[in-house]
Amino acid sequence: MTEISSPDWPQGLRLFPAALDAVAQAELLDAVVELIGEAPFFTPRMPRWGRPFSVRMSNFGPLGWVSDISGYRYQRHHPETDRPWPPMPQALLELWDTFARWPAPPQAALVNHYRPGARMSLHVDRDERDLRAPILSISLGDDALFRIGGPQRRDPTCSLRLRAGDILLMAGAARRCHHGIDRIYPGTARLPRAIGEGRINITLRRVDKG
Ligand code: MD6
Ligand code: FE
Repeated sequence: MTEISSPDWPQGLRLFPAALDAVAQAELLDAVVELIGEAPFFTPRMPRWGRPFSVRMSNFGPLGWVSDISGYRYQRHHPETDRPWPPMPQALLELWDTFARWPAPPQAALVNHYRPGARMSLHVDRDERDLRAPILSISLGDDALFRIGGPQRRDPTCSLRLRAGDILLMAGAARRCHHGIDRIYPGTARLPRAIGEGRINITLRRVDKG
């Protein structure tokens, strides 16, 4: 497996370009379509003001990340259907075993859907109770411009283009760095009709310690 890292990047950021071939991408997207039927995309909202995110979300696995007017949190049920999240597909558990090298399994697979024009502002993922566990990110569909900086919002940033099939690991110091998606590049890849245009990103997360 090819692995790229750069002295310009935060320690612990590792990119595996085209880790998933076209067949593996299509199989994973089939699983996403099926499970999104059980746990439809919802529109998260910013705490306090309730401004909607441009990205739609869902989750697989025992826990799911949600955001609404009362805050960010992990919870066991879908915010709109109130049903438990669907089980995490085996393919995602296998990717975690291969790439994350962490002794405990992921508890949440957060699925982000970016339609053309959607973005994700700079943030640090810190709602997990153990920030030592890495986050594994899988990109499907359109290319995206990913930006990562440092622990402080004002730290300098660098950008990399994420393409369908790429896997990005945020471990070590990179786990606590600000990062976001500045834009996607519409029409650079296709998603199943049931999802629509744009990009899917799946992040596998350990929430509890251990
Ligand atoms: C995205 N990714 O690629 C947004 N977070 O759509 C993230 O916010 C992210 O890629 C934590 C670890 C890896 C990530
Ligand atoms: Fe993130």
